[in-house]
Amino acid sequence: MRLDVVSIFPGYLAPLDLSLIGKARRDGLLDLHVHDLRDFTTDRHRTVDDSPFGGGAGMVMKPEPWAAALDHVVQDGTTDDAPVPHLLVPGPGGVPFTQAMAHALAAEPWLAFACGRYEGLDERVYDHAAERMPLTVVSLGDYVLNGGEVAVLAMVEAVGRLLPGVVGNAESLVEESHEGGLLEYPVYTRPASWDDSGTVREVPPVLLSGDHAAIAAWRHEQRVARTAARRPDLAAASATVAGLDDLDVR
Ligand code: 6GU
Repeated sequence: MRLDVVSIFPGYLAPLDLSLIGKARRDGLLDLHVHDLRDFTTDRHRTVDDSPFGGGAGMVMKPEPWAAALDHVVQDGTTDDAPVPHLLVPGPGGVPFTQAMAHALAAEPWLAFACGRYEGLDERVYDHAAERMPLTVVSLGDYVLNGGEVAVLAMVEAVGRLLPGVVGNAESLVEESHEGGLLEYPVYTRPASWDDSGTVREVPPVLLSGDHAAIAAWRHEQRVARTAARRPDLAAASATVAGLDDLDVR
């Protein structure tokens, strides 16, 4: 998979050299290109922003550098297989980024990310881009970040780890939070009995029982209880806890 990121802070993407995503790049599974938006300015001060027409707080990102940067990305990466990237623009006003979206994006050959700062991109950048490539504005959640870079780190990790060969143990992808609509069950390792400075903390005995059916049942109960407590919006768990499990409502 090819990935392009355009940002005024290319150094923000340095963590993508690390850990599993860094390894995936060195293994040739991820072909990541980070571009500095200021390289696509034409003035002496490398200006990327200006004040908003109509007034209001903050600054708006100018359209010309963005158009030049996105055109360059398309020119640089186009192949017969992937003539244009799917452009993702992170922003709190976007559609929610979910595990389902991560799976869909992991099936695409080429993604590009446009990291806005300040009050956002001049709206005509979206018009320019949408005439050339599929475009989705995506949000990580209902809170505001200063720019798209941190969101791109999260999305690249969420998508990249779904590519074949990136996560060693394919089984670890299956039972995770949000796969199957339930959060993960709690996990324990040795010691079975831990003296935490005078407080003895035990591992739940069922996990030491060797009874695989009982362990699976306990883990499922834990997932349901945890999901109901922390994420009552996830319907499967709330329905089960409310006793609606037996009714044919899903
Ligand atoms: Cl994806 N970007 C920005 N800039 N802020 C956000 C966000 C994304 N998701 C939530 N807040």
